[in-house]
This record gives sequence, structure tokens and C-alpha cells, in this order.
Amino acid sequence: MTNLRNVGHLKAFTLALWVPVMGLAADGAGLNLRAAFAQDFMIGVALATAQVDGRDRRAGEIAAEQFSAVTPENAMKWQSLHPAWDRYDFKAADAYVEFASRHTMSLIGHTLVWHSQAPSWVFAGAEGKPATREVMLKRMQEHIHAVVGRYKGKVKGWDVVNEALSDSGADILRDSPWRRLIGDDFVDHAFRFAKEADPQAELYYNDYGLDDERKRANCIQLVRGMLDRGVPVTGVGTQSHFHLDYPSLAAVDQTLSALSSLRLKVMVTELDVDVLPYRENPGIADISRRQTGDKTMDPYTSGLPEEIQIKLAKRYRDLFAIYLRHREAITRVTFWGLDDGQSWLNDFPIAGRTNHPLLFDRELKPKPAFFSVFQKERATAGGATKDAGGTTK
Ligand code: 9MR
Repeated sequence: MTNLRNVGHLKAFTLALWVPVMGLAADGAGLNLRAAFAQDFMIGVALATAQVDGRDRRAGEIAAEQFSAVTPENAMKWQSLHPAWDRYDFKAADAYVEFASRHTMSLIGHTLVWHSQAPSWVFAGAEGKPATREVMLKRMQEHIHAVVGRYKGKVKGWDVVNEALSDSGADILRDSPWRRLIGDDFVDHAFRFAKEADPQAELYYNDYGLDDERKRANCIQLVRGMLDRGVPVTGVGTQSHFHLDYPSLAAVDQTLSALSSLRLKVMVTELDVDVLPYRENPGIADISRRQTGDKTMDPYTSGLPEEIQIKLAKRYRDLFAIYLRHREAITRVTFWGLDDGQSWLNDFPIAGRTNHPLLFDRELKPKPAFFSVFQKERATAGGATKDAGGTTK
């Protein structure tokens, strides 16, 4: 792997003059994300099971070469791991453990307690009634102990609670079955159970839409409250499902400053940039939000026009400039997928579109956006260095 930290010609790279002019191999050979950001933060990727178990071999190879952390996109969700009350299925999740260990990548567990992708049995009680608080706490404890216990020492950190914050209204917490059946303290319990199962693992609160001022303030209030109560939270993840023009860079910067003020690890956990038109609620990555649309909502079915490629590259470059400014607090930046074909954004919020949100295209070729994140303008990035080794940054 080549460390590109001091490669001068990259600094001279301007967005108008991308790949072909740069004289770099069009396949990205020689450029390496995990090496380039090794002194700043881990660079992670969410992978589908086929990308780690050998079925999609080329994707696995690229991911292993370019990224230092991997998050299972779906395989560690409750529905995947624990489909029936008396049955666990660890096969797919185990493949990630093997993949991460073979490629010296950190494995991130996603996710233990989430209102979505939890089978209905989890919330069901006797005689068609909802489960009681006592039963729910038992189920949560048993699940967390089984899963975190199995991967003790193998998973670096867990998204313990995912998306507990509400998107609107006066309440801080979302009206989820977890909250309805247990109460607001379900969040605290989840972290305590995880800590019991693996005292060394990092334990994160993870959510989307934190660039919205109100939701961000609620997140800070939630986590501060947890810290005051001695809940073992060690990090906060801002998912970062973005668009080309939303949220503003200032809002992204403010989110990272606010999260940094908690003095916990800060992670960008699910980064992607939707390039398609949207109608409303661009910040709400709730998978249950569904819309329909005509052809005008799906304009790039035969490829992304160069002009938009460049906008996307610039967007990623600007985001990474902000991430580098916050690198004292940020421990990981994870992309929510390796390539455009894999992305959930092809089906959200309108099903069956052709989106182009990631660094690699459908043929697994690096896009201008891939090259743009290497533009580490240290002078503008500012801030102190993380390592004491005197590396020039
Ligand atoms: O990318 C994931 C997609 O494949 C799943 O169908 C969906 C539902 O499980 O979840 C997607 O990932 C979500 C993540 O787990 C939590 N934050 C929002 C992500 C996008 O919906």
C-alpha cells in the first residue's frame, strides 16, 4: 500500500481536471484510503454479506484494500440474528468476523436495539397483548448478552441503540415499541447489558438527522443525561445520509462541534450522498418513509452526467475537509456501502431508482468522488495532529 500523505501532485488536483488528466490509473491503483487517513481516523465501509463471504469476490478485495473498518449492512440486526425467540442464526455475522480478521479491519456491530428490523415476536406478549416491561427487559438482556457475548473481543464497538430520537414533536424520544413497552430508560438498560457482556467494547449511540438543530440538541441532551446517570456510552455516531445540497456544510460542522463537546468518540457512521431529486424531508433517513415518483425523479438511469459527478466529488471533498478539522474527536468515517449498485438509496424513499451516492460505481470503478477525498488540504484543515510521531500533515 502506498501512503499518499505527501504526494504533491494530488494537492494540485482540481475538480475540473479529474481522473484522466491526473495521470492516475483509472482503477485507482496506488491510491489507498485506509493508508491516507491512517493518522486521522478509520475509514469504514458497510458491506453486504455477499461482499464478505466470497460470492462477490472483487467487491470484497476492494473493500479490504481500501477500508480499515467494516460494518455489516444488515447481518447483525435483530431480524437477521434472532429471527425466532428460540433460534439464533450467526452464519452471516460470523462471515464478517472472519473477513475483518483476515484483512486486519475493525469490525463494527450494527445494531442491538432498533425499532426497525426487529421481528414482531420481540414485542409480543401473551394472548395477543404487547409484552410487559419485565418481559421486554429480559428479552433485551438475553439478546444483547448472546450477541455481544459471542463476539466479545472481536467486535470493536457496537451501535447499541439506533435511532431512538424522534424526528418531530416535543418528545425527545421516538414513539417506538421499545419506549412504549419499557419506558424511556430502555436506552440506559441496553448500554448496561452490552457493558456486562463485553466490558472492553466501545458502545455507541447512533442516529440520523443530527444536522437538524432540534434533533441535534435532543441528542446532546439524551447523551448528557446518560453520562450523568453513569450509563457506559463511549461514542456517538452521526449517520450522515446526505444530499448534494443538504445539509449545509455549516450544519455538518456544527453537529461535529456539538458532538465533540461530549468528550466521547465521534463517528460518521453511514455516509452517503444522494444525487437524485427529492421533494421533502431530505434529512429523514427513516426506512419506513416511502414515496412514489415519475421519470423526472429518476434522471440518471444511464449514468451520472459529468457535471453531477463533479458536484458529488466537490461535496465529498468539502465534507472531508470538515472531518479533518474535527479529527481530534472523530475516530471513524464509514461509508454506507462500497458501490452505487449496493446502495439502499436505489430504493429510498422511492423504490427502483438509479442512484449514485458512493465512491465506486456499479462496475466497481472509483468515481471522481473517490479521488476527491484524497485532497487533504492540511493548511485549511488546521487543528492539532493526533499522533505524536511528528508526521507531516
Ligand atoms: O442499508 C440497509 C438496507 O439494506 C436495509 O434494507 C435497511 C433496513 O434494514 O437498513 C439499511 O440500513 C439502515 C441502517 O441499518 C440504519 N440507518 C439507516 C440505514 C438506511 O436505511
